[in-house]
Amino acid sequence: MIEIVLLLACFCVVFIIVLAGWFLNKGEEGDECEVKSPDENGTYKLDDKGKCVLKSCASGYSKSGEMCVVTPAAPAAPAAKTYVEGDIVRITRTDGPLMLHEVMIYDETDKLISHDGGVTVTSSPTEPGWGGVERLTDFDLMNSPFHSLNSDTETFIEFKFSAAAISSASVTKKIKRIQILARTDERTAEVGGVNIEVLNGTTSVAKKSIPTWTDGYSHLIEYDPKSDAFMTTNTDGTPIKTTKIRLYNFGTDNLILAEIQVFDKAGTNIALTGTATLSTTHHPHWAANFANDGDLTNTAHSADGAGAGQSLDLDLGGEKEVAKVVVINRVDDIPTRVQMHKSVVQFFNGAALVMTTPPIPNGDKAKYEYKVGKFINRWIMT
Ligand SMILES: [Ca+2]
Ligand SMILES: [Ca+2]
Repeated sequence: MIEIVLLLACFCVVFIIVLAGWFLNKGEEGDECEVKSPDENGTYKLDDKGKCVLKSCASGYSKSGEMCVVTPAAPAAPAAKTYVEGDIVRITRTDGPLMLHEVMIYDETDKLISHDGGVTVTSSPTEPGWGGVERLTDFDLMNSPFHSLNSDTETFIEFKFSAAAISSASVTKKIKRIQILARTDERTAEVGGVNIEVLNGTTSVAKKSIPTWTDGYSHLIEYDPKSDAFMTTNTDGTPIKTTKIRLYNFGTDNLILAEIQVFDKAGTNIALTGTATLSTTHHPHWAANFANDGDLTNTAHSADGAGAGQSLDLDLGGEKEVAKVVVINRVDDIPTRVQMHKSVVQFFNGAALVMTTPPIPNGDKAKYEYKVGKFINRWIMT
């Protein structure tokens, strides 16, 4: 009898041990677990009833029942609009004449649409002997500007887009950028307060006044009608194929500089291997080759009293892709430091003039930097 009791007790002990082991190994809700045929992209966990279920899927997959399926790509967000739609660009001034060298209007693909004949340009009466609206789209950025009647105070210029210049039916354009080149002499500051407006029919879609201007700014004003802002940066663009760079001074006297640097898109200064020539020479101590010798403390100097139109040519020794030009002013502080004003850089490929920068603004600056941009770019000065 005792043997039977002992045997039952043993069974009981074994049973309790097995039961305890089962409870200890059972796992808790949230523990990872395994199923017979798991989805290879799934993670399995115990639920609140102790059942092993698909809990989540790998990145790029979503739960669908007990499977992981590829998450469908979200539809691409529509590209943000970079333009306003309009058929008229109007430039007005209420306290004096409009005096501008050039007006350049670009569409949403950065195409210059003000200079291709698809626009009719009109204005209030012009000052006798100064020429009219043709000066706004002639690519001449340096010589005589457009000038409305000096005595007039309600002046305007209007660009109206049409299928052809002779057609009266207007065409709506996607206008992304409007550039205005201010007059480059003592009346430059009068561009401050000039209004730029884009209209679609009779509805005004963008309008802003040019801020108070000083001669020390880049002469190029850029208005972005979509963001309703004036741009103060310059823009990277495709390098321009060039065989010769000409620094040309439309000012009244000498051309004097410490250095001209010409960079390719890799950032190499290719001016250092070019050949510099001045239109006139002043003295062997200020020779042309000092403009591209890498020394920023010496000076190239055209002849004193040689007059306006002095130039420095830099032959690049073959066709090069130019991305940026930097002109370094002479390092002393005599008054001729400001004579860089109204110099432009012209890019030649063989005999062809392929691009001209706007004039360098007034002011005694150490360095003038011009990137070859998608459009006519600004001078950045330091
Ligand atoms: Ca012009
Ligand atoms: Ca030098």
